Amino acid sequence: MKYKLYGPTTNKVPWQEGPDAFEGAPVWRYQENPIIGRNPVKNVARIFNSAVLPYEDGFIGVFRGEQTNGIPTIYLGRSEDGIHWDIDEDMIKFVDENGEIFMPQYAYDPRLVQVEDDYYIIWCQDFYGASIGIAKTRDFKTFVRIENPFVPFNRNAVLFPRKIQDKFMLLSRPSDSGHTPFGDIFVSESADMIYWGKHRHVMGPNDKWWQSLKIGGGATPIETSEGWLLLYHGVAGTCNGFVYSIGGAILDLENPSIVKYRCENFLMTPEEWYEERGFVPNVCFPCATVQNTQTGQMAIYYGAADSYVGLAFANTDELIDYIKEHSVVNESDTEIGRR
Ligand code: BMA
Repeated sequence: MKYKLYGPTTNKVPWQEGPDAFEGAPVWRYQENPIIGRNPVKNVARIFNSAVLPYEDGFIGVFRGEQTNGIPTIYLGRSEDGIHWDIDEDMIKFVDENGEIFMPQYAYDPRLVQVEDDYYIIWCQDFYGASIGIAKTRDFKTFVRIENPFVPFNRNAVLFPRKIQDKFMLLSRPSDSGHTPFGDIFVSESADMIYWGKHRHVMGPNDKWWQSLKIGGGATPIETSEGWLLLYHGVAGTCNGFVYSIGGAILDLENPSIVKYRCENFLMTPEEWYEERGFVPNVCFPCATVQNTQTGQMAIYYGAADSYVGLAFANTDELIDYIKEHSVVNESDTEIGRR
């Protein structure tokens, strides 16, 4: 492999060969998409925007489920192959450090990240408006919530899979309480996962139409020899609503507020029926990847049209080359007063 990969790996990465040549980015969809369809679990109408990790002999995941009462919450699921999922009928029950019930009123867009011995779930919830929730578990039986890390409003929290310079690092997207017509990605650090500070700007919307309105973190960044490979979502406004595409960037390994490369082209944009047609049309919303760090095979899990879970594939060497070849880093990727 041209570029080295570090971090979680699996030799069971879901995979289907792609085309020999690409019209755009070297990313292709699973032909049997969507992998999770409507009414997947009792009392759950739709599952989308969900995150998974290799675990034991297979995979484990946290799933955004829209209950039949319309309230989103988080469900745990397991899979042997990363494609067929067995999702719990009961939502995850969160407790505080004393073991007392500590439930969000609603919870959506969960990410799942292992840092050292703990697995963290990070999501968006109601804390007097949209804000970030975090919980940790070691056994996927007890989920202990950490107190609200940020004041409202904020969304799209993505934790780095290891400490950087001995600090936990978290990407987030400060927002408003509604559908937020703006948004940049920031990074914050913490010594203890409780107090967060040293907030820095990472990158903002730019002059490329598909990411001209707002952007937000997507999948857990992947450590590579070129930097942190970040898949994120970029949003454009149309006369008929937002369009969510998948973008790619590479951040500095030791200081991820520095954008080394940022692809000017989207990696994926809604074009299949399950991305264009659904509860919210025209949404590709990446929340996780799993990869084989020895072969570079990568599977991308993304929410489609707020209705389904889709799977796409890439080869990390090809993807990193594509991001580098089409990189345009400009003022929207700098921090005021620093560069
Ligand atoms: C965002 C989030 C996502 C959703 C997207 C498109 O603000 O709420 O959960 O996928 O909008 O509706």
